[in-house]
Amino acid sequence: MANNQDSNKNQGKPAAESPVERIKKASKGLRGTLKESLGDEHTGAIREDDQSLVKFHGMYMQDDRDRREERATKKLERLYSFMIRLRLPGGYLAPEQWEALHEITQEHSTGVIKITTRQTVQLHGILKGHIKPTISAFNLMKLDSIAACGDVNRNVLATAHPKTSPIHEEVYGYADKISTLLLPKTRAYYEVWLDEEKLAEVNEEDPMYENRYLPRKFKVAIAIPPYNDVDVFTNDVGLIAIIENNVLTGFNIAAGGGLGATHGNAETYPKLGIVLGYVAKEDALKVVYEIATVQRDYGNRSDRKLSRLKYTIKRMGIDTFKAEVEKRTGLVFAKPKTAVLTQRSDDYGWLKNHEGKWYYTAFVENGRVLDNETVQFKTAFLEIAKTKKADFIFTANQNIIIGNIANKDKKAIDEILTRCGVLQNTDKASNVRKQAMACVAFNTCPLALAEAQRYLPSLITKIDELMAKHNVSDESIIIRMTGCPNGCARPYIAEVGFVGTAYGRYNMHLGANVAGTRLNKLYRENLNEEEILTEMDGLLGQFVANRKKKEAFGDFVMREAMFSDSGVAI
Ligand code: SRM
Ligand code: SF4
Repeated sequence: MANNQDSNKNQGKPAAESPVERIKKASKGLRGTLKESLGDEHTGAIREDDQSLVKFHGMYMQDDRDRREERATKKLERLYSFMIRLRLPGGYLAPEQWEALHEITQEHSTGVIKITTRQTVQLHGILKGHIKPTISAFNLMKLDSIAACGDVNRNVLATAHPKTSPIHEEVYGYADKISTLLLPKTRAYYEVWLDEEKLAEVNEEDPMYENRYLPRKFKVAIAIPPYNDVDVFTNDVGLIAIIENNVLTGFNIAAGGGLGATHGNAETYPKLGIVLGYVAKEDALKVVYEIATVQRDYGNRSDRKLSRLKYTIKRMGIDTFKAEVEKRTGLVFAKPKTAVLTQRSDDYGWLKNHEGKWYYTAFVENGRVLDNETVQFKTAFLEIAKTKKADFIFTANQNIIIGNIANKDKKAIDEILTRCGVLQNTDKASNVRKQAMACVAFNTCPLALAEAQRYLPSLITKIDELMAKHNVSDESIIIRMTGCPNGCARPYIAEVGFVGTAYGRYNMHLGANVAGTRLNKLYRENLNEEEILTEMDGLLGQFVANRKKKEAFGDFVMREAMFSDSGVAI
């Protein structure tokens, strides 16, 4: 389908490839020495090269950062464990799969099911010896973690608002097809984790990934207008479904979105995807595939900070990039069709779809499914799963939809949700809290500079008090927080984004719009909590005094352009 070209061909003097490139190529189809690493009982860790490879199998080696000091004092090795992320295109789980997920979580991980910003779940704290039983239990339920991380295509998102129209089912199918199309061909996952025998006759030739895979992670999402819950423009490839006369005809295709940045490195920045044009639905898979091959062949393989598709497009120029995709697909992009995106939040509570089936969207703060004194998510979802009368869909806002419920079963499901406090938890949360997201950060994320999911809930309580003080409690302001500039909770596309700079300190970004088609801008740097609250108090005061009728907070701050002093536009 595509030709092989020097990945650094546009860079003048070729730079040395990054160490990860060597590891990938020498890995014998992502096998490396993973089996040997697993068998080494002297350490809870795996070998260094394997730490890169294990990501392609959907896992990260981590350690408990809260316990580093204590372990060092006792001269013990760090408390290593693994995080496993499932591959779940469109975020769907059948009730039997939920039951299995629950049991696996109890037996092998910290006990918390963490819904991610990409419509799937992660389990943390899995000790090395527990990885194989975990993968094997998932496999029994037809679940896997292949390519959930690593330099490959990641979990494919699709608008979660379930089956609100017949189109939804069809679009869901595309998420699944794209995920399958871009899966690596190697059987390594089955051999290493599931003891499948290596068969010489199995052809592992991989025309997509070859032996070098992609230069970096690659993300695809599909939005069904008017919903943009998936933040479609923050993906390497974003597909916006075009529905004409109730028929899905094709997709507008955006390319080169991505949010990761590095403090102090001006060459890195968040960027929204650029719309290349419209393609008929029959051609969509080919286009996604060839965008990936262009990235494979032209992406930067020496500097991983500059290797995402957004930088490749910048180096090539959008016209050259588009022409290359057209050449490889043999297609010409048509003019983009009209598609209006208006909403990113989830539709909480009970909703009925066109087939008369019921859906309940539950608010799960920062995606942490657990039982505590006020709400027993795990108990509720397990009980519901056991009835086999509902299925589960994760949203890109880290929430869960209990769906596909027949009219006659709604009462029973409602009773469980009420008894376990899930309904009350959703109803009582403020609008701001229900829209907020934070990434994992401490204690497991090795890159965290500041807290996020462990801190944002208490900050929101204080922001809620300010909202009440200014009589705007009914307003919805999208607030997101991450513990570092990598952008895992997509803070650069929030109306108010907090990005960790050091422990207890955050850069404050303002001004994305509700639809998710405009990035925010850096407003203040290195704020502590007191400074954040002072800024919010002042901003809310001005918002109330000067906003235009029904103007959203993000639009207001942009119109007023509050970026004069220390503020720098990204
Ligand atoms: Fe992320 C790295 C967690 C969505 C950009 N992300 C990480 C790691 C794996 C840290 C690491 O490399 O060791 C974090 C693991 C924390 C932990 O302990 O669990 C991590 N990212 C997450 C999750 C779990 C956040 C959450 O709380 O939900 C999300 C998992 C998504 C999934 O299921 O696949 C998550 N990460 C995102 C997103 C949002 C999205 O994709 O919609 C982004 C911004 C979009 C983008 O990719 O540009 C994102 N994560 C990053 C980056 C920066 C990439 C870059 O281009 O610079 C890193 C660091 C890296 O890759 O080097 C990163
Ligand atoms: Fe970790 Fe940073 Fe991602 Fe948060 S944004 S999960 S701190 S990499």
